[in-house]
Parts: sequence; C-alpha cells; structure tokens
Amino acid sequence: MSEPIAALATAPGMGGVAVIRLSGDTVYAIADQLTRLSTPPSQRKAGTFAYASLYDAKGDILDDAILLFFRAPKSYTGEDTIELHVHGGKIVPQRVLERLWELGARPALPGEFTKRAFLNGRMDLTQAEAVADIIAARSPRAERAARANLQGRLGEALTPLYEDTLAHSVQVEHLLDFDEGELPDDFFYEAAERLKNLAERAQALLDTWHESRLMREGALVVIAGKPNAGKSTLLNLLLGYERAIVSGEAGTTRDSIEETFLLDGVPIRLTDTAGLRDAPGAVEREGVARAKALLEQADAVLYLTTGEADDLPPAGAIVIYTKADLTAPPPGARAISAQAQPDAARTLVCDALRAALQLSGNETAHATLANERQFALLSTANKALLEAIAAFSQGDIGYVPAAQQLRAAAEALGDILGRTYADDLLDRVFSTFCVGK
Ligand SMILES: Nc1nc2c(ncn2[C@@H]2O[C@H](COP(=O)(O)OP(=O)(O)OP(=O)(O)O)[C@@H](O)[C@H]2O)c(=O)[nH]1
Ligand SMILES: [Mg+2]
Repeated sequence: MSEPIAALATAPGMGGVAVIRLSGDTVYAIADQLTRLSTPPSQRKAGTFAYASLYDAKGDILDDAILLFFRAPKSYTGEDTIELHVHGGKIVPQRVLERLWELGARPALPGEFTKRAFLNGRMDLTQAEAVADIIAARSPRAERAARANLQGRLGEALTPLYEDTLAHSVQVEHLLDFDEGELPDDFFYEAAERLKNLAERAQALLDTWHESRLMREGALVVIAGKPNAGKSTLLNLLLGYERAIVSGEAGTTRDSIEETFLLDGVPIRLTDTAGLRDAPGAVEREGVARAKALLEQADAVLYLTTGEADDLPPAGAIVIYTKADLTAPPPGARAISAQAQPDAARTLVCDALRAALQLSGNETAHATLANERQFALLSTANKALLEAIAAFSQGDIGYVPAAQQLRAAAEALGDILGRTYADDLLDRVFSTFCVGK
C-alpha cells in the first residue's frame, strides 16, 4: 500500500497555471469524488486527459482544471498518478490541496515523489539525485551534466564497477574455503591485476569531482592588492558592467563586493576587496581585515600589483601586473592594461583562472560525480580496492584481509547506487529535494 500524497509541483506564487501532483494507490477514487464527469477518472485510460470542474464538499466549484492520467507502473513515481493543472496564484492551488486532504491525501514530503520512483525501481539513486541537480543547476553546463546522470551515465559507469567488485568479492570468499596449496601459483598476481583495473575505473570517476564540485558550488575568487592597483577596474571588466566605484583615490573600495559570472559554466564568485594597507580610518581598517579573511577562504586569489618593491603577493596567488600601459612590467610577468586593452586583459585573467582552478573546459557527456556523498563512498571503495591489491601482493597471507576489503568496496559502491540502502540514507538524500519533486 502506498498512501496517496499530493503537492504543488510548480513554484508557489503568481502564475497562469499551477500543477498539483497526486500519487498513490487510491488517487483515482479521490479524483472521482473531486470531479463530476460522466466518465469518471477511474474509468479513464492512462495517457489521456480531461477538462473538469473540481468541487468542494458542499458542491461548489473550486476551479476548472485539466487532469492528466497516469497508471502504474508508467508514471514518474511508478504508481497511479494524476496531475491537476489548475489556475495559479495563492488561492486556487491552496484550496484544491485542502480539498485533497479532505479526500484522504496527505502532503508529500520533500523529494517524496522521487523517493517513490526510486523505491519502485524507476531509477537508481544517482538518477534520483540528478533530478534534484537539474533543478538546482546554476549554469547550462551544470544542467547538462545533471541531465547526463539522469539519463543514467553515472549509473552505467558505476553498475559494472559494482558488479565486477561484487563478483571478485564472492569469488575470494569462496577461495577462503580452499586449502592454500590448492590455489594456482599465479592466482594472487592475477587477482591483483584485475583489481587494478577496477581501482583505475574508480579513480577516473573520482577525478571528475573537482570540476563538478566547482560547477555546483562555484569558486570563490578574490581580487586583492594594494590601494589603487586596479582591483575594482578588473572586477567591472570581468563582470561586463560598472559594479564597483573606480577612482584614482586610494582606499575607494572599503567593503568587499561579491558578484558571480560564469567561466566555462563554472559560477565564479568574484570578490573585490579593500586595498591592503595600514588604513587611516576605522571603516577602511575593517575592510582590510575582511579582505585578509577572504584570502584564507579563496579557491584562487588574483593579486594585482604595479610592481612596487615593498608590494609582496601572498603565497599561491595569481600575480598580475596592472597598468602595463603606464609602467613596464618585469619580463615574462602576467601583465594587463585594463582600460587600453580590455579584451586582452580579460583573456589573460580568464586563462590564468582556468589554470589555477584546474578547469578543463571540456564539456563531456560522460559520467561525473555529483555530490559529496558519491565522492566519499567512491573514495572509500577505491581505498578498499587499493588495500585489497596490496594484500594480494603479499601472497596467501593476504587473502583474508583482501576478502574484507573487497566486501567493503562492494558495499560502498552498492551504497552509491542505492543497491544496499538503509532508510536513513534515503531520508538524507531525499530531504534535500523541494516539495513536489
Ligand atoms: N592607466 C591605467 N589606469 C588604470 C588601469 N587600471 C585601473 N586604472 C586606474 O587606476 C585607478 C584605481 O583603479 P581602481 O580600480 O579603483 O583601483 P582599486 O585597486 O580598486 O583601488 P582601491 O579600491 O582604492 O583599493 C583608477 O583611476 C583607474 O582608472 C590601467 O590598466 N591603466
Ligand atoms: Mg577598488
């Protein structure tokens, strides 16, 4: 039995149409009571729709709606589902939902429709997570990466890895019953070779996380340097509009200013800061303190300088000489003239950022890891595989620990796909969804 649940699937607020999703075992009985059609919903075929008035308990019309009929297992959740397209706004969807509660549905929890889709075998856990990722995507590229995973790219890469690991694990468990002398001489060597291939496949997927994480979370890039170095000028240039005040007066920027722009589909949280100096006033001093704090958190620092002798960039910063039209930069240094040659300046800074943030810029339709959960579990699996390899390379004393490690690897891989799920794992995954998904 799966109890009927309902929720608004569209964003709340003003809009022409609102979509309410209703899913569960008794949704057709509910819809029969909600409408007064000569052919009631329970007698309608899957894949059809009806235009119908919806009635409250007293028999007054709540709204005129379009009903879309889905039948188990061919629906998003895999259950009987009806979508109600009603008028948008604050009042109508709310009144229709309240009527549904009267008729026996209950409000869906965040992600509950997708959780049911997963439990009914409509998708694996990586696909379910991709649904939330499509909604949360902050750039078209992030959306494409999520869509590839919804189509099953990550599942397709992980499933054989999981199944191969499981097969090895089962095989090694069997061998524990053998006497040592009965195993072929090259058994351990061959087992280690086969596991190396699995570990390489795991590593290749782990390598996708760096860029994928930046794509989801964005990268914090801080522009720092002495007063008047041209920081705000560079911020405006990269954003493409005059966001920050630029002036020849030293100490113009006092608060930090953060704006986001996309670099190869990665949201760059570009932050302009107060020029670093022993500031004369309390407000500017606070600005300088904030700038220093931001340097600690940054994924990359663009340090702008005009090359004065006492101007020392922090370690690891991307050093850029500014105002190259006025003073000649040291040979080989990265240098820009933001005003005289804005396009060249933008190209140079973006290339430096790509290198520092290790953005490949390669758009792939391949599997990419999509969240910390997947990364942590795959790291665990990879580590266990490497330890199993090391154990095998010690010969027959290694096969008990190798068997343990293989079991751990298979379990972690199964967890990513939701093959060996626990209730709390599912609650954690689906509670991050929005209601109505
Ligand atoms: N000639 C020349 N002037 C520039 C260049 N870049 C910036 N400037 C000028 O340098 C001055 C300071 O620029 P800002 O961008 O305000 O400098 P800032 O680093 O933000 O300064 P503070 O906010 O005071 O820390 C302004 O008068 C800019 O017009 C450049 O490439 N060439
Ligand atoms: Mg400034």
